[in-house]
Amino acid sequence: MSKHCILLGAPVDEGQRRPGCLMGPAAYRVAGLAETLGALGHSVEDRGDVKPAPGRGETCANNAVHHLPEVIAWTEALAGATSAAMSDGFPIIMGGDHALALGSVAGVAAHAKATGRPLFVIWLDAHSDFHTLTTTQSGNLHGTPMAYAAGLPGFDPFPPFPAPIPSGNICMFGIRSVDPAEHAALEATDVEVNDMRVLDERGIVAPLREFLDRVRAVNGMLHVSLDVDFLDPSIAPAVGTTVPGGTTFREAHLVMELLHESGLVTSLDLVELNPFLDDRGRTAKLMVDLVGSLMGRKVFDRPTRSF
Ligand code: 4U7
Ligand code: MN
Ligand code: MN
Ligand code: MN
Repeated sequence: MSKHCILLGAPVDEGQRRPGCLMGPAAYRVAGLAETLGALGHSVEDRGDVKPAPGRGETCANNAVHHLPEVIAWTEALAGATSAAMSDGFPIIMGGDHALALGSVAGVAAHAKATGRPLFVIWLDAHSDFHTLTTTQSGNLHGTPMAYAAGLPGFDPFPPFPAPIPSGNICMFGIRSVDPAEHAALEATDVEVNDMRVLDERGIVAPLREFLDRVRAVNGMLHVSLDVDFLDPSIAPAVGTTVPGGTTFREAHLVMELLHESGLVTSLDLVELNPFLDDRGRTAKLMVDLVGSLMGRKVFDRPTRSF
């Protein structure tokens, strides 16, 4: 089924300390994201880059936290732009570091709340991004969006999350770096953490199908957040936080193909691409290729499994 894809540039660079993610939206445009979607029969509307308001000087008790006012301003601007885009089509948020998901997921959640449908999130990442302003030791706010979306306390200077996502509606894949405080926080929730050990043992298909079956059973909406470091750094070098042992080219495409086949996905974040660290555009091109698989590219049509 063809979609109306709305591209939103989110050149967020303040959620970490390695400048360059702000070039992400430009790299996706150069790598042909719009053309790839168009070739698959989708209509594409590029709304340009979102512009945050100036920061308002908010502070918090944890001195490690940096760029808090700027990240709050991004959160507000991106929540508005994403919920508006949800009403008009299928938003694709081109990052920017993962702090952008504080805003994009808030916007998606506000929209889901208005429609009355439950919201699910699939987090494709080496990291669980489950820190709060209190627990983060790096102070890098790209490590916090999932805790914000799950409604954890510890985000006081931020706008209240519109409709906290029940932790059982959150499913993570590719995980291989979790800090002790995140580990403790996750254990107190129903977040499903499919770490690399699970993927090695069971493969990616079975746990993914189980999750998609749960989304389908309640007519849920599904937000996909794809962090470049979900992929093994040997195939996706353009990222500040490389962690060895990531997913392979085929595992990543297979996830995207199954997500497409499910027909459940309603929005997408592309995060953490740092084009300054890329090798002749190969990571940007791989990410665009993965979006192609998510949006329907396949070699042959096969009878799909009856879900
Ligand atoms: B990303 C980290 F300490 N947990 O808090 C932290 F390992 O969006 C990493 O997933 C966060 O890339 C990574 O700084 C955030 C660290
Ligand atoms: Mn992340
Ligand atoms: Mn990550
Ligand atoms: Mn990262």
